[in-house]
Amino acid sequence: MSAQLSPIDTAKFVAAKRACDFVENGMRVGLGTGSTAAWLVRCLGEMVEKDGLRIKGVPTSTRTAELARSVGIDVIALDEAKWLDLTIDGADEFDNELNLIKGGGGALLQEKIVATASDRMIVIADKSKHVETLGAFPLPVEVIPFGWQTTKALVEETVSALDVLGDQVSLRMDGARPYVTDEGNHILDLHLNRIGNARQLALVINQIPGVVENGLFIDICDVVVLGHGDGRVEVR
Ligand code: ABF
Repeated sequence: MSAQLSPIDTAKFVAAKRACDFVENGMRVGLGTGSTAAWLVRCLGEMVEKDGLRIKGVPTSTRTAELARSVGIDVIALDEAKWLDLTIDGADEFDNELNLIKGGGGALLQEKIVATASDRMIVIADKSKHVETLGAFPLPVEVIPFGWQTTKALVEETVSALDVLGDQVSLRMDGARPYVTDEGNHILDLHLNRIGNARQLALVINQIPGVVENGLFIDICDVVVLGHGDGRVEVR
């Protein structure tokens, strides 16, 4: 399959394929969101169909749920699974401590809940996601619709006082309308350029009234499976 793929898709595919080696029969598996996670879902679907793999898949978005069902994965809700053996998901950035920025795909809330409710979390990514310091990718922050402009102003005030390089905060749009998450919330994207203290920022941001969750995944990821355009794959 990787023969016809572009280098970036080859990288995503080989990372997803390698991550399937961690999936065992009978597991409850969190299924991530994004293009790399979509490769994972397809690979798992092939294992279900051809190898008789039996897993329960817990999706992190409606689009992942639809894809998983379409490839024959037995999809259940997190409340039914209660706890998961393993979650495999993409990321927008990961640093050398395996801390992440996630949420570029707008699913950070379910992704963080599912990843946290798992014995193990594996990130699958291409090498462009590796950074020395988090922050070049705008940090997504999910906020409730009520008073979102006030929440945005409070976020701006907060980040301007922290160890970050940039302080521009934008409302994520979906065409001419504000983006709406699976939970009916909006997303603010924080253009911080460089986050000096991600652990502190994650705690401070979530204290702001109206903020539901942020896209900093601190001490959640256990393993990164890194794919390369030439087909090589590394496990970190
Ligand atoms: C998802 O994977 C999001 O949290 C993140 O934004 C996305 C990365 O997307 P892709 O794999 O398409 O680069 O989990």
